[in-house]
Amino acid sequence: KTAAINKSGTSSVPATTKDIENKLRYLFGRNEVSTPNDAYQGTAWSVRERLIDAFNKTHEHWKKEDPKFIYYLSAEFLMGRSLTNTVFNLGLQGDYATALKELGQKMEQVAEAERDAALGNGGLGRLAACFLDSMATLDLPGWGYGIRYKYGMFKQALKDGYQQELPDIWLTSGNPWEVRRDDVRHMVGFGGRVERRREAGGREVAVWTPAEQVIAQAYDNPIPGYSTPTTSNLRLWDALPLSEFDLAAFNAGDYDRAMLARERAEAISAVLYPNDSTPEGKELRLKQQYFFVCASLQDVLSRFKATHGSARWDLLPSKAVFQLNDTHPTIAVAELMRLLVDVEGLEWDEAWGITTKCLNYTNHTVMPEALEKWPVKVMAKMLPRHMEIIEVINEGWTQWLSAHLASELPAPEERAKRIAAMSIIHENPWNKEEMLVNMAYLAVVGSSAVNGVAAIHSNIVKDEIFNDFYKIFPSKFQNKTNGVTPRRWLAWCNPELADLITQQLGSDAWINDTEQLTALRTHASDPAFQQRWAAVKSAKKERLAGLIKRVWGEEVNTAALFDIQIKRIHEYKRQYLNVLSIIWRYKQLKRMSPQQRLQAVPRVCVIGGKAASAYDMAKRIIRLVTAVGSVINADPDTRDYLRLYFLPDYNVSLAETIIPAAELSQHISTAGTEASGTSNMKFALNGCLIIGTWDGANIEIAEETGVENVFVFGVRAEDINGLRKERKNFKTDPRWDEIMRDIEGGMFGDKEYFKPLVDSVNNMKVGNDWFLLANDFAAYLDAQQQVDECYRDQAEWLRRSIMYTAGSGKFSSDRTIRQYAEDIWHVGPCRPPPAA
Ligand code: 26Q
Repeated sequence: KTAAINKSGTSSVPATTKDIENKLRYLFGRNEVSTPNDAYQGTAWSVRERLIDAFNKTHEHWKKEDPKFIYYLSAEFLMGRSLTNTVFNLGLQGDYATALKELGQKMEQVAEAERDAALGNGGLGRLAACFLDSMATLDLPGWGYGIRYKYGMFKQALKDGYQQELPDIWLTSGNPWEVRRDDVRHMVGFGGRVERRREAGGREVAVWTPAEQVIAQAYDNPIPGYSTPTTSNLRLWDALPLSEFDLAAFNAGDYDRAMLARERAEAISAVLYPNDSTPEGKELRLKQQYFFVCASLQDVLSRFKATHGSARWDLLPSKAVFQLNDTHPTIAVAELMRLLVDVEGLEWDEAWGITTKCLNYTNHTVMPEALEKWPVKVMAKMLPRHMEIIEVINEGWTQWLSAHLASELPAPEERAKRIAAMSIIHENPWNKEEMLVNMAYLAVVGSSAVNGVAAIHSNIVKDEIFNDFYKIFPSKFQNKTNGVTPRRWLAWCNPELADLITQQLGSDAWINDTEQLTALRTHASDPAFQQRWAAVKSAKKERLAGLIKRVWGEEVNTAALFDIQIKRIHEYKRQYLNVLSIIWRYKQLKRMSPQQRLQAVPRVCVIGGKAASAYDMAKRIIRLVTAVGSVINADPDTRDYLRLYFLPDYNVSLAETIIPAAELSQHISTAGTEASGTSNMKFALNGCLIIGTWDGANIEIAEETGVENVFVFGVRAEDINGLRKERKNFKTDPRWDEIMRDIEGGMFGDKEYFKPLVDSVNNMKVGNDWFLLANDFAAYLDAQQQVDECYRDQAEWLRRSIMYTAGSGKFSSDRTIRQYAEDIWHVGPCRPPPAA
């Protein structure tokens, strides 16, 4: 029925059933499959073997063919669960579904026993996961490289409506999706000194003697492509101490000290920083970055040497290309130079040529405070040799600049000013005593290509953040609009809709050719098709209603409009604006007579997302959501027409349940602040309408779907600066003023706690409404009015819903990856032969 290939040959159902039972018996000592968790463990360890067979075949083939490889360096990979994805991508669903049925289990329930691999914060980490899926599906030789965090993104709980952070203990019952490679280990050093030594030939070499060394231990996580035998790899590094403990201290009876080095080493890969926008300048974070970059580069170079020897480094750029996922792995610029110059003995200029040919950089953020900068002091202490290398790079760079700018800026002061503005090492503008390494500038100077992640964002990259660089190297800058994998985000998470689409199109070829979805446009107004489309949405809404019931103990009306905003909580994403509009809706409903209310469009609003642990304002926003929710949901006058629920612990798996059930999704960032957004694409793919600002990928989604089908509102990016300057003179809407008084007056309790929130948008002395909520408020309420009117006309709503899915062809990560492969990586497919 599907185009998927069973990569390890076919097996009969009885053999699969037996295998599941045996895995449980011999790996867990359990004689019976009695709970979904038993079934999960048995199934996962059984599937693992098929996966490893596919992995081994792919890698034998790649070793033989020696194609050019892509290495995707990322501090985050937000993989989520693996069981369903693996079974479906390998084409084993028939076997395992039947085998599980025989054991009295349902695949869907069994899958839910798996814990998410939450090794990422949000968009950037999930993008990396989608990219791996697409690279494997497109048969592109490529690996991901990252960190095997022992604790991923924290678990979020609500305590009296406030966010509580709990550790994410995801590895306790073992991880069937990884293979530890005891033979793949590299040493990573920190601190210490650099000395000069003269070699026999008279060449001066730098010798770095680190003060501390740890071992990077490789774990491989096979990545199955869909409908191909290709199974690639995500290699994650775990930090281990050089020795189990300090024997001298141990023998002296100082047991605490004997364990110290071990703890210091293990701390490096212990925990993901839960910060997705304001980088924490913590030393441990820099240590993490260098740790995985150093191990990954050594790993790649050692394999290169094994095949090509150590005399042909000029071939490296034709065999390896690295993509830096934001600035987090940017120390790779200095590390590759160090490995080539200090370890392999290349001349500086040759090494620089190779380095800049091999590296490329993707930017994911426009907000200046989010750009990583490390104090020279910190860098020099932790990575003394790298600091020297960066200084030499910067000297070469600024000298080159000076010559290059000579004709354009003949006046020495002007030229010096421009050079200072483009220098990789510069003064901290807030503290003139401190010098900083600007990681984004290092990445731009050290890379062949620099890209943004949506059209508008790439323009901001060119015209604002890196404009000086763009003017000098216009061809270095590119756009690669993000995408999402249609396997996880439609075919596997919404099989009912997938089946309907497959029936309508006559084939499931759309799963790896999403442009075929366009053909749905011709059926968008067909009442019979609309009815079947609506039936799927209803079933998914029922499922989400069940989840709300389990979490909040309340029944919701599944005929109501399901209105969803799920994403990290941030002021720029404006969940606060959403709450303000919900409050306004509530107040209007209160004012209506029971008769009038009968005409209202009922809504169930859902908000979900995590606030960085130290992000005070974001935590207050969460509390506002829960506080407003408890007032609204308990009000007998309005509860049939409006609900608001905060769903705790938003993660990949929860997204897989929520997105198929959504009818309206909110992407309402201040124009010019959301680089792209990727959940907007997932919602659109699942036939969910969008209310949003003219920002990020919303713009391209509107272009593909038809702007008339999207509820677009608010000011435009080019007007933001002017409006910010004028915000103090902005006359706020009377409805806005009223709501502000309500919150301040304690309508939702917790007056004191909400005061900073009110002040942040209202009190020009305290806050200044940086994200311009007040400016967009009235337009937003109007857009919400249009949503209601459209929803009353179900035929029109369903037509639009179908148009969203039909317009989603562009937003497959397969398209994105093809563009990276062609325009940046220059890598082609290399498919292993099919399984016998
Ligand atoms: C940096 C230094 C220290 C600690 C943490 C960090 C850090 C970690 C994660 C900084 C940023 C992030 C994550 C950023 C992110 O997810 N950005 C999102 O990337 C998506 C994929 O391109 C876009 O769609 C979103 O618009 C963008 O916000």
